Amino acid sequence: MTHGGATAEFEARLNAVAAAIESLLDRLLGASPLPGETTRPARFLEAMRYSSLGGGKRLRPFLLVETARLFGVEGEGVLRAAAALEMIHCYSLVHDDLPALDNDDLRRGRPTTHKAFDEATAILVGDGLLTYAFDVTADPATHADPTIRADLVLSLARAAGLGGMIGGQVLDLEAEHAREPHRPEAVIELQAMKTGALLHYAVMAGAIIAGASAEAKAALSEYGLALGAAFQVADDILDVEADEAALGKRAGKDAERNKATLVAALGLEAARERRDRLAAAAIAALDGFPQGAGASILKETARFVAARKN
Ligand code: GRG
Repeated sequence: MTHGGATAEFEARLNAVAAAIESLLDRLLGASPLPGETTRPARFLEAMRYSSLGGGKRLRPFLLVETARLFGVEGEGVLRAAAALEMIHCYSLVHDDLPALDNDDLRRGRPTTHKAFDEATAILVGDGLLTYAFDVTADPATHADPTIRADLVLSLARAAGLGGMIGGQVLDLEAEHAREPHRPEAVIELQAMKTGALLHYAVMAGAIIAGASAEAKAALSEYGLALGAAFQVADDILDVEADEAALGKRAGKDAERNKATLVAALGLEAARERRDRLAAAAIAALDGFPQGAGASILKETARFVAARKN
């Protein structure tokens, strides 16, 4: 896949990480049961594979892998943590598309899971991916040090749960039914939870695995927060500007559904300015890191997130 405007090195890294994640997810979602499992139901496994293989930018795994690489840490354990994070992301997409939530027919250019299979299967696929993500993260194959694994599990649970992604989704649903105009501060908080928390975790998980110093973690946290916020404003703008073919999902639905977006709360031009300011803030947060390849890839990721077309 190519992404307009990105450097060849960035493209190559993004594609390499996506391929590595695809191959690892393929192995993790194989037919053989793990120790402690009884059997893996074949049709359901097919639905889990449909929902997580063969699509997506794999941006969250990329951020995790590239953050760990900033400290010279690479390998199977990093990829496992990254694949687990992608499972959480895929589960959120499957559930978000359900008739009870966004009721969407198209995701990553293909029928959504409940359309390709059925609604009960899609609910259970989300549950299966969510649970498996913690299995993969907690497995000693992810990191030899149990303290690091526990830190990853706790951070992932906090990012994905009540005060993170799920809480943000709840606020998002509540806002859809609000009669008053969406307040920018409320939308910013909701987005930091719904979308920002997992992107922030991606960066922090890379730092946790690499045993980064408190100072480095603080800078990366700032980067992750700004990048997460930039990602969601860019998403709000794309819903207005992009077409369905480029997005691989339905466009123009936010206004139709009274979604709490920053385009609705601030207007399109101010949303664009905010997106670009946030990308610049993410880049500036990395100024303390040596100007090697690692930091420049993360900086380019912030530019990519702001300029993305899907
Ligand atoms: C658990 C129901 C439930 C929801 C949680 C994250 C989320 C809330 C819902 C996902 C749906 C959605 C469209 C959120 C807005 C931004 C977003 C996360 C877009 C998709 O992420 P990309 O662009 O997608 O990284 P790909 O397909 O590239 O992985």
